[in-house]
Amino acid sequence: MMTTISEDLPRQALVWRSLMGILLLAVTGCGSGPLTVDAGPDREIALGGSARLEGTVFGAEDYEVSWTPADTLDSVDTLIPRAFPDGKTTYTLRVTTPDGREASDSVTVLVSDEEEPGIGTIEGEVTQRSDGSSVVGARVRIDLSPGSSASTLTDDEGRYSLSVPEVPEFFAMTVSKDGFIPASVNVARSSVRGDTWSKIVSLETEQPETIVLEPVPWMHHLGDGTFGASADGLFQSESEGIIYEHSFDMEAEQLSPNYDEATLSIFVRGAQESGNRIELNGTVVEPRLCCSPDDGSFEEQEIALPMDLLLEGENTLTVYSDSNPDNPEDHDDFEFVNIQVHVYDPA
Ligand SMILES: [Ca+2]
Ligand SMILES: [Ca+2]
Repeated sequence: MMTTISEDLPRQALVWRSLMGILLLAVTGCGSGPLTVDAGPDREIALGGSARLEGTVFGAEDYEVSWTPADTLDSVDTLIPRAFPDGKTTYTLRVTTPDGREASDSVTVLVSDEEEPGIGTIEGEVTQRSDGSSVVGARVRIDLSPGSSASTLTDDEGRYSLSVPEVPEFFAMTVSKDGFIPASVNVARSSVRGDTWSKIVSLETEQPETIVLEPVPWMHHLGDGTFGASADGLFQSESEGIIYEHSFDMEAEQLSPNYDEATLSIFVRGAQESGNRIELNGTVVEPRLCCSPDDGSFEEQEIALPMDLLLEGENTLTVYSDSNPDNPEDHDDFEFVNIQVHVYDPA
C-alpha cells in the first residue's frame, strides 16, 4: 500500500509515477536492494464495473510481471491491469527478475450487490388491463444517452424494481411485452430522487385496431442538438438527426369500411409552438406536432389521420424537426417514444 493512485488515472500521472520509480531505483542503486512488490490498495466496485489494479515494484529495473487469476483481467503482464470480476476476487501479482529473484503480493477486489448507484428506485407491477392479472416477463425500460438504458423484467408475480440512474427533471419509462400494446409513463425525477416511487402499469393485449410501430419502443430525439427554452429541459437521449422515418404494414381488415377514423398517438415532449411536420405516405397531416408542456414533461398527443391516406401493405410515417421561422438554422429539439396508429369504429 505504498503508492495510491486514483481510478481513471491520467496519463501524465502514470508517466510521473514511472519517473518517480526510476528516481527511487536510482537512489536505491538500480536493483541492488531487496526485491519488493506491492499489489496496491484493495478496491470495491459495483456489479458490472471495473477497477484498475496498481502494482508497484521496488529493487529491480528488469523484471517480468504476471497476475493471477487471468480470466477477469484485461492484461496479466502489465503492472496496472483493469479488473472486472463478477464477485469478490483476490489477485496475486508475481514479479521475477532474470537473476532468479521473485516477490509477490495480493490485492482483493470486492463487488457490491447493487448494479449501479441510482438516484432512487421505481417499483411496482405490470398488469393486464382487461382483468388486472399479472404480466410476467414484461420489459420496463428508461432510455438514456448515449445508446444506454436502465432496464429490468417483471418477475413471476408481475413485479419489477428498477434502479434509476441520473435522469432529467422528467423522463419517460416504457413497458413492453410481446402480445401487448406498449405503454409509456411520464415520471418526475423529484418523485424518485432518494426515494422509492410505486407505479402500476397496465397493458392492453394487442388488437387489430392498434398498429404498434415499434414493438419494443426506443426514445427518439430529433433536432439539431441545440436548445435552451424551458420546455426542452434536459433530454434523455442524443439527437439522431432532423428526420425520423418508419414503415408499418396494414392489413385489409384494418382498412375495412368498419373503420372510418384513424389517429396517430405519440408520447412526446419539447415540441414547440412553430410545430413539426408529420407525413403519412408523403402527405402532411395536421395538426403539427407542437405545444408540449412548458415544464419539459411528456404527454400523449393524438393526431387525426385521413383514412384515405392509409394503404394496404406498407405505409411510411415521417416525422420532421422543423426549423424555427425566426432562426432557420435552429431546428426544434424534441423527444418522442411509443408511436401507434389506431383505427376506430365510431358506431
Ligand atoms: Ca434546436
Ligand atoms: Ca423544443
